[in-house]
Amino acid sequence: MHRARVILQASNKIGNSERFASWLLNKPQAAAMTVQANRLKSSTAAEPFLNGSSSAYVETMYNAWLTDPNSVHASWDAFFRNATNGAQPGVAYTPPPNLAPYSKNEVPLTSLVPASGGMPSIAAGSPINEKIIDDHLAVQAIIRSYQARGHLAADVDPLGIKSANLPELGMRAPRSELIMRKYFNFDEADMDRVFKLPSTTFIGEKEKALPLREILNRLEEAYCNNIGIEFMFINSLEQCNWIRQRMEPPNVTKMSPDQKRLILARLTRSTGFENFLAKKWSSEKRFGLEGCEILIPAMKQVIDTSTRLGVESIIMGMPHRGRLNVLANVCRKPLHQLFTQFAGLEAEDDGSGDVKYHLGTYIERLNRVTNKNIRLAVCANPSHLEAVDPVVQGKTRAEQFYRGDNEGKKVMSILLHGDAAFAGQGVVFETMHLSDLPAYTTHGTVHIVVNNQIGFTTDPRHSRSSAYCTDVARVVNAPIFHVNGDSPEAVMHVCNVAAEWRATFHKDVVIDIVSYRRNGHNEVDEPMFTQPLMYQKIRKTKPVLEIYADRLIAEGVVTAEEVKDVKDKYEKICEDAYNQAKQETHIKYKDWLDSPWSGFFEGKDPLKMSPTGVVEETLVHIGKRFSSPPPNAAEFEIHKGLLRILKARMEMVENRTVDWALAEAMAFGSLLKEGIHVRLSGEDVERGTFSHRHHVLHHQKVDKATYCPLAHLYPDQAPYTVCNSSLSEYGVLGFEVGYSVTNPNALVLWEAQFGDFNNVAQCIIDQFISSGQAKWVRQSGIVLLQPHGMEGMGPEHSSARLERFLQMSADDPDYMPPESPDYEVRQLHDCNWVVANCSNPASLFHILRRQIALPFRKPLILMTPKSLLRHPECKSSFDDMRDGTAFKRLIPEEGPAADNAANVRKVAFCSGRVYYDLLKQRRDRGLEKDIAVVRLEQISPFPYDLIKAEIAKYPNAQLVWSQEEHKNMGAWSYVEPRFRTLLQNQKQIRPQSRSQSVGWLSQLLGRADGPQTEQPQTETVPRTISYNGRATAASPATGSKAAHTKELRNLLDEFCVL
Ligand SMILES: Cc1ncc(C[n+]2csc(CCOP(=O)(O)OP(=O)(O)O)c2C)c(N)n1
Ligand SMILES: [Mg+2]
Repeated sequence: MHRARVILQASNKIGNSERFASWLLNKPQAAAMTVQANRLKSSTAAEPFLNGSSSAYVETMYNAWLTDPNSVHASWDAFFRNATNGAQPGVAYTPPPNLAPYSKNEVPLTSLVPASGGMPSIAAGSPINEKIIDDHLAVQAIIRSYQARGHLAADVDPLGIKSANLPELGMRAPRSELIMRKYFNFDEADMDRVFKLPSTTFIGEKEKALPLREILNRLEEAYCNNIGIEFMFINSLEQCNWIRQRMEPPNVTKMSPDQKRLILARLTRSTGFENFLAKKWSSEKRFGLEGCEILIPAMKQVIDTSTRLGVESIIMGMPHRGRLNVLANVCRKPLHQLFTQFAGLEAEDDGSGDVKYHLGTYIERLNRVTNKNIRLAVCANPSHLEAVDPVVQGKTRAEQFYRGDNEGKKVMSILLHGDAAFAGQGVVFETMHLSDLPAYTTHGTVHIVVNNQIGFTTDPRHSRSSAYCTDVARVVNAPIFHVNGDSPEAVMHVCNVAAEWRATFHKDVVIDIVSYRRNGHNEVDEPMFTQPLMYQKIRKTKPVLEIYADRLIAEGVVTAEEVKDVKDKYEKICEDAYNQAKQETHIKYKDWLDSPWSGFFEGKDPLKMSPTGVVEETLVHIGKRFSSPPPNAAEFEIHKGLLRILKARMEMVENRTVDWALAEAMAFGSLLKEGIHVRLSGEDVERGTFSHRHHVLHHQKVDKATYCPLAHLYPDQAPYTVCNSSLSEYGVLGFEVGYSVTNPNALVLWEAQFGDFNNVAQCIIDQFISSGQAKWVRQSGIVLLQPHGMEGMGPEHSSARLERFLQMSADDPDYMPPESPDYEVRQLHDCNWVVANCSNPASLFHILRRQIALPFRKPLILMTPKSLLRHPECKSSFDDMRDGTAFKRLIPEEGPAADNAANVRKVAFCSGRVYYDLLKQRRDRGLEKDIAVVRLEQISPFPYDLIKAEIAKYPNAQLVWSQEEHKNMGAWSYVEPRFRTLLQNQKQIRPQSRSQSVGWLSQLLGRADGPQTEQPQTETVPRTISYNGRATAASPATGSKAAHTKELRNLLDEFCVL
């Protein structure tokens, strides 16, 4: 709570006095009211007019009345009579009748200030006393102060430390008088004066006015006890009032004995689980929950309340801390499965696995409290803290979408955070900003922070600059509840309110459980090295289970025997599971799968792929729809430039050709026809960064009127989603990964604006996409569309870092899989992802469709073109897409060189855009018969079988790999060792030392028919492949157009050297 305290101190230093009540400022401090306002003790003391300044007068009157009732005014006589007969506060005195009618909730000021008692009187219709108004305004300001700043004084820290800056250790925080009331000092004499309550508070419940003492008591209880609420920044009055209603009335946190027993039972399990693991595996890292055991009852409370309110499926994401406990006690994952993770057993199934505190799970079970079925999933996550946040949101959104749960009433997400990570990781912010976007919202997430006031060994004052670790949530107007983790009932109340908030407003909400960490960062760490005084304090703090059990025993809710009994029973459950786990001989990764695809794999031949070609009629139908203006074109006015684009598209359809955009649309459209949902997300994807796509047409005269042709291809087609995202790569790509693991029958694509922006999403690429299946047996068919190509646009927009993706491809460069008829699908089955750089629209069409045609799912990393989008040669014919055609992993040379293969001098292998430069160069130099150009449309898995055949076709040619990227980039470092493996046994008979046998002029001209100086001697040598491309570089591309052109010239010249 360090930062919050700093703010608090600062707010006290600033002279932020509220001037309208400035007369109060001059009161001597000693006369200021005390913070610990006592409850009113008697009915007379509760009378509105019996305040301090009038009490001496009243006492005199009372003594006189006791001696002789007739010696006082009749009204005093009536009052004392009523009071001594036991009348309730406020009833003993009856004010004179009011002439003017009052509206419903109004309390007349006159009723608050009786004509007697030493206070100025206000008779109906008389001028209102200024002091009374000022005092009321001051009270209102105080109420508002509590609502806005009460959290700064709330007692939410079980350790009571101001910070880890330890001279102040053990001191209580400055209390609320400093924050809320300092500048509105009322005297003790004012404490029993009654004030009308404003409509912005609910502390009075049904009462419209309360004595100041009671007002303060109730505000203290609501805002400065064990819950600190931040909500006054919320822009909606309705929402602010909703929170006040649930937090302000007296006794709102009160629980029934049954509820208390349930909390205790859950706390017993939570604590017992950690104790059991500590006992059995004392030196194993498990990132236990000790110090925040209340997390388990808290999560269960959120789940109970949400289930009661209609939620049926909850998707959770969480870091290491307490994860095993969550799996065991929230999800009820079988304990023996958890315990086998400690046994060091080998896995029965494929994959390389992950450490136990990263694994996910999926459970369907009956919620015993609500008696409803519930599905709980905890997403597997990497060590990278908070990376799982957007993934969980994507998965949640997908589940909502496929269930038709458009308002998030049935599916919700819960995200858990550590205090340091929540404040430190930018992806939290990115994820928060998705929370209200139409195509990304999950209709509210409950965030729970396990705030143990430390991150590894770092104190909050060194790890964040914000007051709270939760401040990031303020940007989306989420209410934030800071709650003392050692106050179980307060925690449960907050959980109920958070779940109700989510169900009511469908917006994010944060529960910040302020707690501590009893052990080091993990169980083998020594925390005293770095936080000695904090840990002295922790050592003296009783576990919350003990605190709560003692309290319930004292209250008579449970007996000590019952407490022990529940504890023993749970220990026995753990012991039985432990013995059962000992019988296991293997672990199964699939027991830890977070997204089962029931029915998807069953009955499928794992090596059989469906065709990707499509009947021409379908191509024509989609092509025409995609090229047509909206059906009501007369009213729906689209941009004139677009009309031209549509016309050009239509012409292509008529000519049976496609460009990139048309091929993409035909791939999407044909999948939609087959019932496959397609979702394309990313920055500016609707139009396309390069203005080539235009999937959403905008009415030029009507705001927000749009038309999406691909959503209207067939009446019974699957839905098509195309959505411009927020300007986030990490968050949005994570989101789409989560989306893609939910339903195998969907094509989910994320497009990078420019390929290099994937840098910012590297964590998702490394931790989820490339390794997700290996770690968590979870498949994803996500497609990354990444504009890539050296087009003189400078260092930053040229490279999607193809080399990095290829380096992460897990196929062994030294192993060439044996040839078989199902070579392609077998390789795909065994790889971790597919990396491709297609050179023509037909390839794009097939490779996108292949994602779904496969009997399993693999991520596809696709380098996509920029200038090729409009390149006249970059077109394909319907003939390459219709039924019977398929994706070509390699496109062989089809020109004159192929017809005359034996005489071909050079075979250049290449991939992607550079093909067109090579083609032009070859044509310009008249080398079409001498150089064959072969395209690798799929780089990884490496199409050994096809390359081998291609090489064999040209026995006398030298082999080169041509690329436009720099030598330490692009595909070279991936293809080179694989070519080497392939070529090991491929011998070539060639002239000895070509440079000696071919004349210098021929070399220069690149012709073999130059003058020969001698008859060539031949030798048999293994074939090799050499490099043709840019030199190595630190930067992906030069910023100078001239340098770019020169580099290109050089590589093309070199390409022509024979
Ligand atoms: C992105 C990232 N950076 C650093 C780490 C290393 N690390 C693991 S746990 C941890 C401390 C996290 O503190 P907090 O979020 O408060 O969670 P706690 O461990 O206290 O529960 C750190 C720095 C990591 N796992 N991920
Ligand atoms: Mg922490």
